[in-house]
Amino acid sequence: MVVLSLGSNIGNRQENLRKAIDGLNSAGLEILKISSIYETEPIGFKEQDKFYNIVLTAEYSKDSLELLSEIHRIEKNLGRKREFENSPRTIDIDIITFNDQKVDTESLTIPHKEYMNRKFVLIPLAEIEPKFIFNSKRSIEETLSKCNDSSEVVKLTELNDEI
Ligand code: PH2
Ligand code: MG
Ligand code: MG
Repeated sequence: MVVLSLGSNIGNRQENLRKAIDGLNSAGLEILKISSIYETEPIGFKEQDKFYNIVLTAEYSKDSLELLSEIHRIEKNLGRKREFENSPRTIDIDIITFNDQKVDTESLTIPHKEYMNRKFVLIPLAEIEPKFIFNSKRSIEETLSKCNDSSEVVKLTELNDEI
């Protein structure tokens, strides 16, 4: 199973998430579950608008580098510009885990380096996979309880059925 985190904080954030999901579908990702949309305080570079974040789970039959190049293509199509680290973005799609594999190359690190420090990843993931275990070791519950992130993560219940 593959876990992806998606975030947007420029333009129509909900529409950007929806288009990214369409792109992932077209790229051959078999999506299993999609979380609610959460409105989240920016982490890292703070002087920017709030994000809409979701997490989704999927099956993917090709390898992680293939998925990364599909992701870059989708991000580019949606107008993503890479200005500086943690800069605002129309869409960011991050691979959190990929079939419990470990990858450490210049272009890709799996599991994602920061997931354990980010409530905007852990809370939506706990919503759709409450029994999830990272690296066959640590449960999502335990990871969340050890997470020091105190930023706001608010579920937008009114948007739940629309994504
Ligand atoms: N993504 C980042 C940095 N900070 N903060 C929030 N709330 N949501 C994000 O998706 C996000 C972030 C780097 O990719
Ligand atoms: Mg990111
Ligand atoms: Mg990214």
